[in-house]
Amino acid sequence: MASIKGPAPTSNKLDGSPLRIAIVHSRWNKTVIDALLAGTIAKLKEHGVKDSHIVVQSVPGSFELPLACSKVITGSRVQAGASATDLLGGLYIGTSLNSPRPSSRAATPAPTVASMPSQPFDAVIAIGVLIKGSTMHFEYICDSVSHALMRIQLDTGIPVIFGVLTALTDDQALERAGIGRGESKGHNHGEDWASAAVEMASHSRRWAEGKF
Ligand code: RBF
Repeated sequence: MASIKGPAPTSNKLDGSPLRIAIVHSRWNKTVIDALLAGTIAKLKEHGVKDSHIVVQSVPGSFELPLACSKVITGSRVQAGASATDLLGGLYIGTSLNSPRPSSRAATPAPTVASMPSQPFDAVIAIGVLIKGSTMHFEYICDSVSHALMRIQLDTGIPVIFGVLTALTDDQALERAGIGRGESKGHNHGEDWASAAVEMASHSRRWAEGKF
């Protein structure tokens, strides 16, 4: 019998073209992480998110994900604020954040805004793979990370997508990344996380404007 599990498609068309999205992933259990990351990025692009609007950062393990997500959200707000200040001041901002700036404002050419990350992240996708071992680490990390990621999205108002697999076995993890070793390869949950990010980011923008 076919499974009844999984997300139903949304009736809204998902348009990722205006969105800027961060992916923060851990490096533990790399084979699974790599597959999830690839699935997530491919689906984001399928939804129209521009390459230049997808930022990927890595941390050692899942326990590091909450702080990293929090810092990435805050940092993107600072970055966007700095871009706005530069635009208002008419300063030259170059093609990269490290470009040297001309010393005199009088001689500045028109600002080149196209390549500037002038908007904060609309959503962050936290990707980690926890596989149960023989000690209690798994339980402590799963519990603290899931609670902390929830807190970050409520505290910042930016959707944080829970892309953390909490698998009891290696095979469970592989199947949830679409690279199962058995007859069925399983399904790459990274694709669902990308869709959830685009949907929640779009809703959040709309709701923030009082549009329902
Ligand atoms: N990090 C993961 O992302 N997935 C794991 O399955 C995982 N298992 C761990 C098991 C043990 C015994 C330890 C000590 C760490 C584990 N970590 C795992 C790393 C953890 O998330 C974190 O990076 C480190 O504890 C450093 O803060």
